Amino acid sequence: MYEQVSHSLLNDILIELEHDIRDKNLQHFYIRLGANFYAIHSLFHQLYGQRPDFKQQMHQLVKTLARSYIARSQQLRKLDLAREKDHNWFLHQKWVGYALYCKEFAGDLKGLQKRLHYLQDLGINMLHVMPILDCPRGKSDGGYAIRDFRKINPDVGTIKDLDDLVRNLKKRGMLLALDVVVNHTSNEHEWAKKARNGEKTYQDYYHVFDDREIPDMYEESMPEVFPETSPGNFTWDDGMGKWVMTVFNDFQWDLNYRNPAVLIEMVDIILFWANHGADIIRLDAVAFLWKKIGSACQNEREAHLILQLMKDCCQVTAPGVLFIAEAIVAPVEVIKYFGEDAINAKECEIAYNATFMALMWDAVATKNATLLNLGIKSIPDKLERATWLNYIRCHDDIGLGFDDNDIRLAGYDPKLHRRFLVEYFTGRHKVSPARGVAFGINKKNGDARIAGSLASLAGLESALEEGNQEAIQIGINTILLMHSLIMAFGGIPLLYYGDAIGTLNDTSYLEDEHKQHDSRWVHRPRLNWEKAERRNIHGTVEYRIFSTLRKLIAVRKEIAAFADHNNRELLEVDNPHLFVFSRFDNINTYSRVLVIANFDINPQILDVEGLRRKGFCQHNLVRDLYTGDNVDVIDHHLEIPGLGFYWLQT
Ligand code: OTU
Repeated sequence: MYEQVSHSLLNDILIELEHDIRDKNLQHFYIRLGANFYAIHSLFHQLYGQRPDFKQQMHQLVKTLARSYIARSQQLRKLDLAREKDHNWFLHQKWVGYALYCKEFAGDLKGLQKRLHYLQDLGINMLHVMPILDCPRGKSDGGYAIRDFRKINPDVGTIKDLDDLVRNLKKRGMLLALDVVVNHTSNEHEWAKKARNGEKTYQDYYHVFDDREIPDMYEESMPEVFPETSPGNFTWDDGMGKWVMTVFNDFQWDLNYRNPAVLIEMVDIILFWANHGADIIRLDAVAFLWKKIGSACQNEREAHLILQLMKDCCQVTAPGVLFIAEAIVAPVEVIKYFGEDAINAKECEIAYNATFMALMWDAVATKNATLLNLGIKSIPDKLERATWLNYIRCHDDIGLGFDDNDIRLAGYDPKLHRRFLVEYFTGRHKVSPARGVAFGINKKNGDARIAGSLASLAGLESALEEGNQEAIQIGINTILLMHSLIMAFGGIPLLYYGDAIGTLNDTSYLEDEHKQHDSRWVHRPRLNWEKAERRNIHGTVEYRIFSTLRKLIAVRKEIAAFADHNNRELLEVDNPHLFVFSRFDNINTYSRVLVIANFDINPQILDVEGLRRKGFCQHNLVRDLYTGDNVDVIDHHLEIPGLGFYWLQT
């Protein structure tokens, strides 16, 4: 019955569409619409079926898809077809990503084109250009408070500059990832302005309330994202004379997805950037898309339905385009952003692996991999056609969202352990060389997060200040060790700009009134290109980091077992300083790589007896794929240097 209704609606829509658009080559569009219509209709019905205008809204959505398809270039349509054929293309080990702020990295979009050779030199072929859309100066949240979703920030250029960049990237075989901030807009967005002027249609785009009654109910169960700079989740807007929901900063108004018009607008915007050549769209803050009184307003079931709808819509118009879920939530929750009960991702194909990131930092501080091993075990297997973004640093803070139970199993008290980590990384701990800054201190519950550049957190800043060569080497080795893991873990490694040359904290944000309260700016510096040049001078810190990363990337690309097909096995060993896993390739050739990381600063011994039973290290000489050298196994003992790693062929 339901299927019939959806079919007859599809027919109505098709007749209307045919009338609207003649002489267009819509064959593929129709095939894909037919294939996805049932899913789109039933999801849309689950969310908005109660509304009297449901049918009109559904028409509107499909029209949006058709219009965007018509606007899609022949070249991109061809790419869609090729990717549909080779649909696991992004699981290949050849992809290596890099996230940057256009302005800080290269001045503007034109300047960015002049720097692409630097990225290619490193081996990068996936570029995440962080938000470049129009934002109010000052109140921009680093680009995440958008005033106009279809306009490039004039500070970095024009849409033509972006199109030129896209062409250039395509020629080089590089992918482009762009942000679409789906959860909120700036309070200066046209919709917000109209809402402020009293237009009910646009007040319905947001969560707007006359008094505190409902906001207070929400507050009972909603946590605070930015407790220091933006406590609470609602802001009084004087112009409107009403309260509006602002989960992040007070100038970021949360969109209301109970209104189908909001969903349709955002689908249209996603497809707009897909049509400008984005290969990948990063969907910001996806966990927050649905708000419900009495809940934390994160990870709600409807947020998943919205993402499924967005994905299905994208499948109809731009099926070659992938989504990244930015959901910094617990492992059991993150995994759901790929989609549940499926083989292929039905929400986002890629998700940030924040769990792995934070666990690696734990291992660095404790020089021990116990919690890392436990935490990795609690990440459920992902879907087959889905992958992780593995990263060490990004433009945000490091949250300590480990599972309390895992912390206890590792032998620590959760509260004390988190306090230790914050103290360690903010340099308040007596043995710590780290120079981070606290972020998001919550006085009510004692939570805190960590900001700081990779190099400063890894101890390089303090070591350089002291001129202590041994400490400098330790800092460099820490940076390299963590990179060796994101290269080998399974997924797309995502490097953060500046990290390949050991960029230190930049405290100049403290002099900027719009930035000084947000310590994340300490690790969002202007890239120092003179420092980058030193990567070519043998023996410099920059050279020691850059040349190793370049080699790590090159070697990763050659190892078929590093492609991501759920082909990792965590191996338990009896030395707590070591993190050991194997990667295998049973698709192309039968080969296995044993990945070993030592988080202690002293050499550690691995007893390979247990591993031998699993077929590893049968011989007394094993080859390290990174160095190309042989490593000795003496009396079934393998020695791993302090902060060292191996990629052993077995
Ligand atoms: C994202 O961040 C962005 O990456 C941040 O730069 C923005 O400030 C924020 O959204 C608002 O647009 O929403 O799902 O702990 O990890 O705010 C997680 C801070 C997010 C960030 C969190 C995050």
